[in-house]
Amino acid sequence: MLQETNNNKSEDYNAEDIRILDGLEAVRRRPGMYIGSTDQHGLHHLVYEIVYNSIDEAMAGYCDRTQVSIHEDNSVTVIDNGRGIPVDIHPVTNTSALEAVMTRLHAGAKFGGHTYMVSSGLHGVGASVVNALSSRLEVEVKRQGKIYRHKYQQGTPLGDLEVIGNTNETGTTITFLADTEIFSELNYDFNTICQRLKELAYLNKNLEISFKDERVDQEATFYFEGGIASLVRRFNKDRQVLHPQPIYSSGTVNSTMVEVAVQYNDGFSESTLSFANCVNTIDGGSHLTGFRSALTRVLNDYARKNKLLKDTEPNLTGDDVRDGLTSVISVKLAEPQFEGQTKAKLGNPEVKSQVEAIVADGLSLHLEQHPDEARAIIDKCLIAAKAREAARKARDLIFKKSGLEAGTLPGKLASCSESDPRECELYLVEGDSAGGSAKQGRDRRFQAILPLRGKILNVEKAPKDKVLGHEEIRAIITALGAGIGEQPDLSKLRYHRIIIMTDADVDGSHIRTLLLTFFYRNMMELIIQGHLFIAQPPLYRIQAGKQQFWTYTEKENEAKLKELKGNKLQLQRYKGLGEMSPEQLWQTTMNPASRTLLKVEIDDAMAADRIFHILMGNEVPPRKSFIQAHARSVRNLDI
Ligand code: 0RA
Repeated sequence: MLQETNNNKSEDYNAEDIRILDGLEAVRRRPGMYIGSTDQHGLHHLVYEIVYNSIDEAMAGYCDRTQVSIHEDNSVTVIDNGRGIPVDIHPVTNTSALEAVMTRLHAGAKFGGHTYMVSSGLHGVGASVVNALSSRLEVEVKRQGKIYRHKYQQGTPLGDLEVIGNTNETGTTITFLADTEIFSELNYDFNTICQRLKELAYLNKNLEISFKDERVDQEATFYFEGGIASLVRRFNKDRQVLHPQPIYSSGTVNSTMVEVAVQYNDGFSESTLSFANCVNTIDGGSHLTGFRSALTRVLNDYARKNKLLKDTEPNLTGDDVRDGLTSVISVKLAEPQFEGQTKAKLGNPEVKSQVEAIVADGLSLHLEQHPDEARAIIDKCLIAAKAREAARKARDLIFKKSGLEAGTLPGKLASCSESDPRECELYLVEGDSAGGSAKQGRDRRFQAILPLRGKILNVEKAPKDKVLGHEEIRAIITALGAGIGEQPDLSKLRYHRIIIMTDADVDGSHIRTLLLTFFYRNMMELIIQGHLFIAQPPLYRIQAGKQQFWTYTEKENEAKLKELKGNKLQLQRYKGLGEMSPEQLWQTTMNPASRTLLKVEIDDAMAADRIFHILMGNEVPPRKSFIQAHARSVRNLDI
């Protein structure tokens, strides 16, 4: 990790001979390379970076408490009760080890710490980066009976390491003030940081993480005795579960620590979260593959052995055993390799069999010891298998009836003429009449239209055969061309922008949510790769003499009316897409030169998963509180 990163940064970089200041200056010159950005994300990254060091101590078994505080002057303190950063003079650097850790990129690992370095994939750069980007930073170490202190300014030591007292405790306290020469605003967000710290507490079950925001006098403490099993329980909180406690398996194979918790509910969707070194691997990877393979194998073996599956019946498939499954997989390893565009996929191939072994052991033992639970789980899988078979038959029947072959495009689809999918857009339009306007108004070279009639099916409440048998959903799947199921094949995607266009009213927003749920549950990859968008039709048209204006929100409308005051104005409210002429629809909502699209992004996989369930699941009460917060997962995009 150390060498690789250095080699990437500069060809002739040599860890021994480069001047330290050059290293930290490089960080100040191009902070984005080290912490991603210098906006709020980057700022939060500084906090996490220090917390990760404490978590490494916890993972190594030496720390059970860490406390984060944001002070009124926007400085931040992170305290832990780990071993404390070593302070002895290091022969190579000729400084204290502490100074080396604080001033040399990636020095932490060299000094014996950080076996299971928490890493955020792209970054994970160490305390020295935080030091370089802070106008002041102070470290206090309790170790070997003494309290040591060392202060820094923009990464440079101010004086020497001092002994300031005696103690019989150990630990590290780091206080830093992010440099406003680097960060334009020191705008820490309590909730965002809370969310991440909570996630970290779930992933490190012996660690108590507390967080105090002195600016607003808010605080929170996170400690989960059950770790990821508690997280699974929380996910299933509003769901009917098939067995009372999550099934928890853990173990260490060749220094890879593996933990898995699973609990089935009576729903039809899967919620699996995977982590490597506390990084949420949204794109999965070898740990997820190992888990899935063990789950399918163990359940089939159990079902066969106990005659729950007849000799003549085929095996349960991966899909069958994942209906209604909630699970969390967490692995910790010395050198995680993060792959893929988003660096959110675990690459290390050896991890597959390591996870497989732990899950197979833990799960089969649990099934043997709890035959009632095993029975309930297998029954559920058998129902899923039946539903899948029924869906296949329904599909075959429909294709046969209509004389169509699988893959034939839906009749309602108005295709575009361009053949390069990267250029092509598919509008999913609410209603036939708006669909008609869109067909007339579009640029038929690259814009295709698929009108959807009425409400689409709520996939959160329906078994798979219903979902795949639903006409509108089938039309979407065939129009997109990427298939569905285990792995939609995005290389076959016929449109790289899929744009949901619904009315700006309650029904419209419901249909939009149903579509989002469908994509989230069945084609998550499409969202991750940035293919899904939401069109923004206007709310009002203002006619001022010969000029006309469109406004897209109530606020914008009020502002525009104020601005145009004195003119003779005509205000028209659009209730639905169908009220606009094709030309108007093109101009306001479809023309790439003048439209606004919202890109759908998964901000936080943990939150997103619960959100979809709350919104679309059977429990009514939790639904209301969610709706206001929804816009969070949708960000503005300039096209
Ligand atoms: C290097 C080596 C060791 C621990 C640490 C760094 C360390 C860094 C931080 C940053 C915040 N809290 C921390 N706690 C520990 C290993 C120490 C040993 O072997 O005794």
